[in-house]
Amino acid sequence: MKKLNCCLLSGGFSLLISTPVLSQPLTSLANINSSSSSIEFTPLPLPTTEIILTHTDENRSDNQWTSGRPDGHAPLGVMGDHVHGKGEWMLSYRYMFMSMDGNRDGTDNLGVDEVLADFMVSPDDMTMEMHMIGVMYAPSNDLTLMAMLPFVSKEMDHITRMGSSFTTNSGGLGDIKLSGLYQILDRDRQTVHLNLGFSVPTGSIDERDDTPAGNDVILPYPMQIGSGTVDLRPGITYLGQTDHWSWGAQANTVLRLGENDRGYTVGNRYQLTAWTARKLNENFSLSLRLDGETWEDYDGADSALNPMVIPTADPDLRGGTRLDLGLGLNAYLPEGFLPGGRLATEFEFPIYQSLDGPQLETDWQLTVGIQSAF
Ligand SMILES: [Cu+2]
Repeated sequence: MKKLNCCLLSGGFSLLISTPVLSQPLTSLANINSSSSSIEFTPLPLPTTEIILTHTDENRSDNQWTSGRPDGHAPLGVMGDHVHGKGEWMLSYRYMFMSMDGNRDGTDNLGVDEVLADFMVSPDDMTMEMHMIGVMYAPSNDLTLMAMLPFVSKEMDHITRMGSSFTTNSGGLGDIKLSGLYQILDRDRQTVHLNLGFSVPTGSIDERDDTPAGNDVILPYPMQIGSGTVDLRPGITYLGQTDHWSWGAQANTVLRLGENDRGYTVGNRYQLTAWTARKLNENFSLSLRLDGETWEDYDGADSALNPMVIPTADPDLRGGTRLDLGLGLNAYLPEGFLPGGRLATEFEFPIYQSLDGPQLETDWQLTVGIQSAF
């Protein structure tokens, strides 16, 4: 069993990657005097001022679920999938890229001409990028706290009925998410925890840009960065594993509280995802995931947006349902570049997509990330 010992030296902070011998209980370092059956302790080859912090969840017995393996974390697109042992911290960075190209109504693709038959302007394609900083800390073995800071940038290309095209951009800090992950079951290499989260409206809903309708005008709904409301984000996560396989499932909801100060409420979201992963060796695992999500139209409306001009300004053309397939690779390199270091990536694409359209369809999404636990 690999184990990471962090040794806080009196003169500074250093990391010691333990050898298999050091992974044994400290008493095994004692010299055993076989002739008298008494045990004589020799001083450890470490300064006595050291505090040894142990990676708690890698120290557990064989019939308990452990995160100390590549598939000990879910595919990267899953948030709040794991808890930590008491006193453990984790820092993470994720980069997400989403490509949306072409319009859809229900499950049918729509050409730009078909959208322009009903609207002055048609969106043509959109990209969304997100940089997400995550912090996790476990004050106890039952409770892990998590904060996620997203930085979002969006770009949308349009075609007008007159045949011209234009692009709008928006970006900035999104809605900050705060969660408590509370473990309610941990036995027979299976765990269940509650995801008790909410987000605060730190993301802008006043994004503006230049369009043929004028300079510095308010942008339609999908170009806004936040929801403008406090949102409850309750969920539940199940994890299980054997020596070579692991699996999990998570149900998530986003419930908007009240109406934002531009007079509308973004639609609630309901997500159910399940995955399985195969551990290839001590450092790598591959995953396969299904991700079903349904989201509602908006309530109310931003009075500055005219839904006759462009479908993205219509609060009743926002809802949809999508089933994505995700292929992921996790790397666990606890003795590599960072303490408890991980690298992971996941590529997702829809296998079913039905939208209240005309609405831009999602084509694919890529997530790459790096994590460190200590
Ligand atoms: Cu974590």
